[in-house]
Amino acid sequence: MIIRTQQADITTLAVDAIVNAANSSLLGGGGVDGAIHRAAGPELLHECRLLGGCKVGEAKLTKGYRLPAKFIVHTVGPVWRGGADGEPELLASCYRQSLSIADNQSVVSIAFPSISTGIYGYPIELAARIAVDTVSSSISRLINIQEVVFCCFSATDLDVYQRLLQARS
Ligand code: AR6
Repeated sequence: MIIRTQQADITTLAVDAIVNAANSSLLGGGGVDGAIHRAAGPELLHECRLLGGCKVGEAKLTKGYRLPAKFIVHTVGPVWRGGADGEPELLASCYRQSLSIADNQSVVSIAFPSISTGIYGYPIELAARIAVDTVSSSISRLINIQEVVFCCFSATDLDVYQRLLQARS
């Protein structure tokens, strides 16, 4: 299993699945969600309408349509409310459920954005630690996934993830 970081627009990555930091409606929004819907095309919204939304900490799968990725895993991160409102457990659940649903579809490579750290306001240092710890501790349960990419939009986010991954190796 390879865990790596990359600074990129996640919609351009040629992996089997990319993860979307969505909201509970699954009907699109700003940030990475908006970028994914724009790049995948209108068929994505049609499929999302059939899913009946998604709870915080859970994940649902669609096709990737016009993306290089075959699948999109839509997960809903917690809004940061100070950290005592279940945010760490809910964020960890996003990573666990996204990996599990993708692994069940025989996904070999998957890329995550930094869930909840944009519009939802989760502090990057805290969120990245949960992301790295949760992916690392999920490895033993995965059958198909061989590569996990933490796709960072900014150079400062990339630094945070790289530091955490180096500390583990
Ligand atoms: N590729 C990779 N990462 C990106 C991209 C991209 N194209 N665009 C933004 N990011 P956010 P959230 C990064 O706000 O905090 C939406 O409206 C961004 O820099 O997209 O979970 C949804 O519908 C940040 O590091 O997601 C929800 O309502 C990370 O992606 C709400 O935002 C997550 O930022 C979800 O908020």
